[in-house]
Amino acid sequence: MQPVTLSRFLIEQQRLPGSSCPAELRLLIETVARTCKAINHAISKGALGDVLGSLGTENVQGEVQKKLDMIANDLLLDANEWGGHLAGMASEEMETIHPIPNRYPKGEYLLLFDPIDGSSNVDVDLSVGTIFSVLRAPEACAGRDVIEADFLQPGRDQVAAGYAIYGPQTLLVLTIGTGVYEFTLDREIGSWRLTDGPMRIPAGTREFAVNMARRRQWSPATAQWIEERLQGTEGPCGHDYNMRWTASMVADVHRILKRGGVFLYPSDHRTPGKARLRLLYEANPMSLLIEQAGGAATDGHDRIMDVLPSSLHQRVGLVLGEKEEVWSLRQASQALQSEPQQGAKIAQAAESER
Ligand code: AFP
Repeated sequence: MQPVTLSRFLIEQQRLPGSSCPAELRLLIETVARTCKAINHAISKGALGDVLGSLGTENVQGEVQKKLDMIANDLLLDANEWGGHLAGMASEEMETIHPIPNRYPKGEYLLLFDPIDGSSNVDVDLSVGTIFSVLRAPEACAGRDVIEADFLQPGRDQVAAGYAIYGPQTLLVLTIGTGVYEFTLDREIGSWRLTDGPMRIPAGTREFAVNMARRRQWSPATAQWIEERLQGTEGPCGHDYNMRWTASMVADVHRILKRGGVFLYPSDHRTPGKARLRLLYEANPMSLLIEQAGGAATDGHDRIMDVLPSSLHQRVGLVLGEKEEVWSLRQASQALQSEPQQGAKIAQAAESER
């Protein structure tokens, strides 16, 4: 059978009756995918290409910028600026949005990205990725430059989302709202080939991904939920669990799509609004992929994709993966909320354990 390339896959999607992939969106996704090949090339050079290490600058979130963060950011900006598919872009690495300059035609989409997710892993040769989300520019911005408010749309309005993962294999995982598909980069011929999909998260995998070093930030309900899993066969779950943490959400999410399990990066329950992951270009695209693969994604309580963003770099708590696990943590949190005394007891016990 003839291999299905990314272009062929998208053209066939475009031809479907009532297609969710018009030509403009297809061309935009192809441009992003092409840029991910260039990013992959830069990453793979490592020390030989002088791409490792930090730049000595910080992004708007106060995080040290790696050389590759900015290389990937600039590659994505340059490749997507002139094609006529976009009205603007936003990135983890840029304080404000990037409207398409007036010298280029403007399109109807907005592109948001984290150019290198997990960039602390680059220097130690572990998997990193690029995450992207595509929104439609609001009709109101026709005839004027886009503004930040145009990007503040809930995740359920995304028309496409995906990530590239630069690991032992280079993969592109994509949804345009009709399931999740994986493409593997054939490095010899430089082409993305369909290798999996529609992907479904396998059920019953007893594996969780969480940064245990952040335990003091967890709510009593989250701490108890994890504790029950750590107790394995001797606790209320009655099964042993495994733990995995890569410090690249792309790698953790990819493992969940292929093998199942759950990923948690809860917000800091001691400080309202304090969290690690960014809503618009990390949590939203990953949540769309996970839901499209039959899973669920919440901020611990509410569906991520229903959160109405209030700022470009807004952060959220995130729990995503197998539906049963995500709902069970949600139920545990709700149960504790309705029993404040029980919550206080657990908090006290956790405190005295420290
Ligand atoms: P960057 O996008 O700044 O590289 O951060 C990666 C990340 O947001 C996400 O991919 C990881 O799950 C998380 O950070 C790792 O955080 P820890 O430092 O707590 O391990």
